[in-house]
Amino acid sequence: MEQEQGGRDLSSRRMVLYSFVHFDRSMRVRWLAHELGIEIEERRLDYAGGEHRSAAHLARHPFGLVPVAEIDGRCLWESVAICQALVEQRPDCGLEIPPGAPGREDYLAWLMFAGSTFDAATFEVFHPTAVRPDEARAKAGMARLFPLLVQLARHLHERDYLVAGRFLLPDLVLGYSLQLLHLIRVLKDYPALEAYRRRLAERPAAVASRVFSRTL
Ligand SMILES: N[C@@H](CCC(=O)N[C@@H](CS)C(=O)NCC(=O)O)C(=O)O
Repeated sequence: MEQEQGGRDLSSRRMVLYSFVHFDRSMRVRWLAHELGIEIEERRLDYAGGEHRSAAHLARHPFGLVPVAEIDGRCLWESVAICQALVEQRPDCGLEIPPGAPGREDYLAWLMFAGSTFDAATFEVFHPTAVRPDEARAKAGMARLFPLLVQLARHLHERDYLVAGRFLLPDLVLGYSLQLLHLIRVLKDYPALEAYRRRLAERPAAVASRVFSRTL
């Protein structure tokens, strides 16, 4: 029978973070851990050797993906779900709009947009450009990404952050994707997005986690 894990305390100041490389989606969790003062023990899995398909890793993540954050022996998966679980256990961190507070619906909408709609569209361009070059796929990906970039640039032209006028978890989730797009030179025609990216990059936790470093 499946072990019941719900409701456990996630307030530990330490985590083990499983990833392949520095810039995969583990980056979101790494950046947030720096924001929250959580110490990270990094464990890199051997992607080429298929270590993520091993029984040991499938016991951590049901689909054999990264990131996984192990906290007090409990394994959390899906980068945005890990981040949300961590911020909601720390109401004082101010990175969430909690249930019942004004703006909660907008917070959720931007969190989901950043973690699903925009993440998927980003990877459809990033992967065939930087990981496994395929010009036709990259072009098709750009066609899907373009309208999102245009609307996002409009939104951020008028405000410093996605929602509620301050840095919140959706900014962190989106900021990671924007950095990937910056590295493959997709943001250069969107000054509002570049300015927003620079604003996020100035955060001490972003510097410490090297999320906005110049190379992959
Ligand atoms: N939505 C998931 C995506 C997880 C994901 O696709 N991770 C990639 C690395 S960034 C992976 O594990 N790929 C291995 C594979 O596809 O076999 C999340 O944000 O955690």
